[in-house]
Amino acid sequence: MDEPPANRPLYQISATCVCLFISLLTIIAGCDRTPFDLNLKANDPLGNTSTEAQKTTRVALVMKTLTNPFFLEMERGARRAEREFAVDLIVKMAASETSIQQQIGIVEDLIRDQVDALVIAPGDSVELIPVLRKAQLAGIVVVNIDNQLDPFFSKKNGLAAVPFISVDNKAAAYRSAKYIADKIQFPAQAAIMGGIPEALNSDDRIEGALKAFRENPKISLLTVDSGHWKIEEGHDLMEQWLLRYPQLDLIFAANDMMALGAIEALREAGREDVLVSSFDALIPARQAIEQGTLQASVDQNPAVQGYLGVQYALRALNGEVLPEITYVDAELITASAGAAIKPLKSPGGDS
Ligand code: ALL
Repeated sequence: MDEPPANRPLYQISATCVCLFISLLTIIAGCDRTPFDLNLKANDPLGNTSTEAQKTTRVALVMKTLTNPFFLEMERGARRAEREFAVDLIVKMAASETSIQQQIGIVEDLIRDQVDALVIAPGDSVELIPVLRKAQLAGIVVVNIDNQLDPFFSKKNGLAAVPFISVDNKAAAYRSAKYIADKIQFPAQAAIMGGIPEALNSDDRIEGALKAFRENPKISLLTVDSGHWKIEEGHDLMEQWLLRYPQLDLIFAANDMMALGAIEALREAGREDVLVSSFDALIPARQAIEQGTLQASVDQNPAVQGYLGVQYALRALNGEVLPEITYVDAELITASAGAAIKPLKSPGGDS
């Protein structure tokens, strides 16, 4: 079971924060109406002239949680692949960002269910490795998307040849943090809000943001802390930071949900002067960019990641050796670059 945010039971989460979350859910409900133009070719990744052989192929997409609209987009891309390649797609997710044991349980169930392939966005880069190894031993193809499984522990546990599809998190976070760092001309104080510490993409984003902040000698870094990817924790952490570091001038948050919580706390404290940049370019984040409460975010094309995950699973089932790492395009979204909702792009090249 997940614990409530540190030092604060769930029932004490501020009413404002809850309202913010409800309005986010309203926006999530409207997500299906956003433009969707992956512009992908309906290739048959198995190379068959007939789709007969694939009809019974069962691919499972395992994501973290639907409390973050990022994963709705990922599912949308995977559903498109399901239609194009005529496979059965089983979509599973855990209750929250930190429900790692539940995600492991989902994989256990899918092994028992004898799916053909598993496409996973793991909540934790280490904890999922043993159960995924078990899946491989049961003859199930494993494809890793979004958050990378730790290469060292994968090797140690015998998890082999798992293709990874994502953005270059370090480089993209650098661009997001650099956008606000470049605005600093006088001495200023910065903070970084990371996601779950056991997630490699959070580590990479922190590293990218650190690099950007360090490159400006006017910026001093006050703290790096975790908001566990969650809107309410982003809100509460920001409240604590404002008490501890009243001089705070700029913040990089490793995802939009935490940034939106932090922005709400800044608004409540009358501190809209603090510069914030983040990652994901969700619809409410794009709206915040248009309103000027968020300066930048990164569109990491989750639908393309979901689509490619299913496509790679089919190609691997066909015996194809796939690239170890495939980066999809990441786009910096700012007010000047036009934060408006744009159609999704086609997949980036293999690396
Ligand atoms: C990561 C994604 C996101 C997202 C987060 C929350 O793996 O890349 O940026 O917001 O998961 O679970």
